Amino acid sequence: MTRIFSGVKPTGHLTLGNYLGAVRRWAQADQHRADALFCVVDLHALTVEHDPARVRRLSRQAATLLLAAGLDPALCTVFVQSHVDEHARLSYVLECTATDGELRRMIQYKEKSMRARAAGESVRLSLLTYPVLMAADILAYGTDEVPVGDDQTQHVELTRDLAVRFNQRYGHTFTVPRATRPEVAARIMDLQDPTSKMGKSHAATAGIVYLLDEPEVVRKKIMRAVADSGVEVEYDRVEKPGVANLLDVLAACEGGDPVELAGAYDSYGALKKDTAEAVVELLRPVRERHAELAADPGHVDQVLREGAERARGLARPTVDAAYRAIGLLPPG
Ligand code: AQP
Repeated sequence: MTRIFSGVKPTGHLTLGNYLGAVRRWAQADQHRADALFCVVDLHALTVEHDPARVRRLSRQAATLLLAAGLDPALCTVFVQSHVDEHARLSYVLECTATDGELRRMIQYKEKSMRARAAGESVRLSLLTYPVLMAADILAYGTDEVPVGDDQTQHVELTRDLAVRFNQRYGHTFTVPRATRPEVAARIMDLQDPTSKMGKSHAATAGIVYLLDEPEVVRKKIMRAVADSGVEVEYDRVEKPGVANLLDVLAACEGGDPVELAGAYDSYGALKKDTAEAVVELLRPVRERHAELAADPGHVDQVLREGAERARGLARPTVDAAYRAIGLLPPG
């Protein structure tokens, strides 16, 4: 059976981009067709300036939201990365396979290190090595497919390179995974700055729709989305990125093709109004289920405990094999 692994980082509240680009497909398709593992990758949240209590809170919230979005522990494995030591164990071995040069080429590293420096913060070494930990997350499970949005495909390419290199040098150990991307909504953009992606850790929140935003807040954010010059509703990502983004969101919510949808509108206002209502309706059941689950934290804890136990059992043989292959003496 195909093995799938993917995750979310608790660096902020989950966004509409996370949902349309990833989580919805995990719930509606991936968990039904494969042996799927979905992880709150909390170690990755420590790569930038963070508040410990907030990361803990956001980790629980992310896990609860994954369940609220429809991940079913009877169908898939939901767990928290730091509960399974194998990720960090394997990461070190893969750091001994990766090179400094290939990590410095990662676009996310360039962007986030630049942002940190601009804010006067130092750049953590883990920001540079984070794609190696991500490779460990994926390779530990013999993963075949990694469903990700556009922003993560470069990291999956690196994971493939590391797996191939390790296998060639030390003998076949890892399955070489491939990234799969959603047909729609691979990159939802910020409503206030439609040339940059809607990212959950961005400081300016007016252009970001969070899954737990109240309906009125969602409406307000979408109605205030930046409008491009001109009046015609056209799907043109270069000339009209704001309108194209709204059309992408509407198409992802309701199905259909964004280019064809454009033809149905003669004003930005009408497009915004329909998009706002579509998003409110899309998120309503997720918000309602989240409220129910948040009232029962014991249940979420149990799901995470059982998920980590299964994940550990799957990862350990692969990580042990990698340790042996690279030359480490097994304990007697
Ligand atoms: N704007 C987006 N459009 C489509 N897909 C997106 N994803 C993230 N943002 C968008 C996809 O959601 C999954 C989980 O993302 P992540 O938690 O690993 O973090 P990220 O990719 O770094 O995205 P964020 O939300 O922008 O976090 P920050 O701000 O901390 O960097 C992934 O599959 C991702 O592709």
